[in-house]
Amino acid sequence: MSNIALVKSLTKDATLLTIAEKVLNNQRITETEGTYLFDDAPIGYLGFLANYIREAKHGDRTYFNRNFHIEPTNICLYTCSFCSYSRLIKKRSEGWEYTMDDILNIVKKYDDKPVTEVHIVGGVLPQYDLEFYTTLFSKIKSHRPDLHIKALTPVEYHYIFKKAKISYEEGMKLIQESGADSMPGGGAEIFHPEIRDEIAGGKCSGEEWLDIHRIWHKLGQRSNATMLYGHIENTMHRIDHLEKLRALQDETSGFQTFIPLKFRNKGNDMSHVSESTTVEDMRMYAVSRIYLDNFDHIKAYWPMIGRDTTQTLLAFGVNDVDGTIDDTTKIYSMAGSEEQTPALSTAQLVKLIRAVGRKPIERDTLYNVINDYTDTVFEDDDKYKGYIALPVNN
Ligand code: V47
Ligand code: SF4
Repeated sequence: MSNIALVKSLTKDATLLTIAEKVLNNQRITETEGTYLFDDAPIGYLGFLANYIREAKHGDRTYFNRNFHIEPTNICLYTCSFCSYSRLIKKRSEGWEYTMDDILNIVKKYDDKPVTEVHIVGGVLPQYDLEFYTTLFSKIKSHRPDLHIKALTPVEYHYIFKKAKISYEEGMKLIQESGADSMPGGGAEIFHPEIRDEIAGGKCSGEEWLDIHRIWHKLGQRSNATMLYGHIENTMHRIDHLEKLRALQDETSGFQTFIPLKFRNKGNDMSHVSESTTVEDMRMYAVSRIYLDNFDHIKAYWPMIGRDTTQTLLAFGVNDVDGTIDDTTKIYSMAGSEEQTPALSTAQLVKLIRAVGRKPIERDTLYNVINDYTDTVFEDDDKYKGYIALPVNN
């Protein structure tokens, strides 16, 4: 049966059929169609379309990398209501504030480990200024030139450039020269001011977030994008967010990956807001895959969304699961993610991917292939035959 015949057999809904024809013909869907997918599409149909795109782009290949995270501080002068960090500003004794030497010592702990990336992001405090970060990045680079530095978001950059009284263009150039290689996707939250003004505690606006990425891309650099979903936003806000990312990507082609971030409700000022269900998560990822036709990769950040849901999402558009992090980032464990246990080893992550019939590929930050683990034999492989789930305590 042809793909078109197959989708016709799956629904009689005229709008869904139009969307399916567009997807199968590699055409872009509209904002109205995106809204329809969020609000009205059956989940199996969404999965079919998202998986079609995923497999057309990547087959069964599923990427991960070997990285580690450093959060210079868990105290923040902004007051995002979804975040557990800002509440510590008045109780500093409960937080940490690393010095430059502390951070360099963490980097040195990985000297003999085969990691390819350090991801640096945390709270915003005055002592972490432009001078601090440019010195830090150049010290990390001179210590370990091959380690990719993925660091800071427009939230920090907006703050430190304003403090240094320089433009975004001047600032991003200095950051590039100091050795930062790429920018992670954080701080995006929801761009629409109706929601951002409510939850994002006075930090940079959606337009400023997009501007800083635009400037970074125009310097020839790459970055990621995120959306914090599943709290007080509605479909219009989600589509607005996706549309702004798609438009910027048309202009620069600088984004590598889109990462929907599921709102977690523990230990923050939004604990009264319920978390999304797994089906809502599947919907979010699938619509993102369908809507963002100009993004190569959709990533599920497993420490936040959990291992089981990550495995499910590999059939809903996701082709990347982030890293073998060995110190699950604190921002999520503080916000209630169940992933409070230490890292997944490379073997565990490989098995997690193979257990749902996908091919695990280790990549570097820029998606160059480092190792294909499809046929790698591990001692206890027999336990993982027949797509059974990965035991949590493996
Ligand atoms: O911007 C904060 C989010 C982000 C909560 O680019 C929360 O590869 C859920 O962006 N519930 C930072 N989310 C993390 C981030 C990221 C993570 C992994 C990989 C990459 C990448 C980027 O975490 C923040 C905010 O959106 N966040 N609090 C919470 N309660
Ligand atoms: Fe600060 Fe970022 Fe938390 Fe907002 S989300 S309070 S900017 S660490």
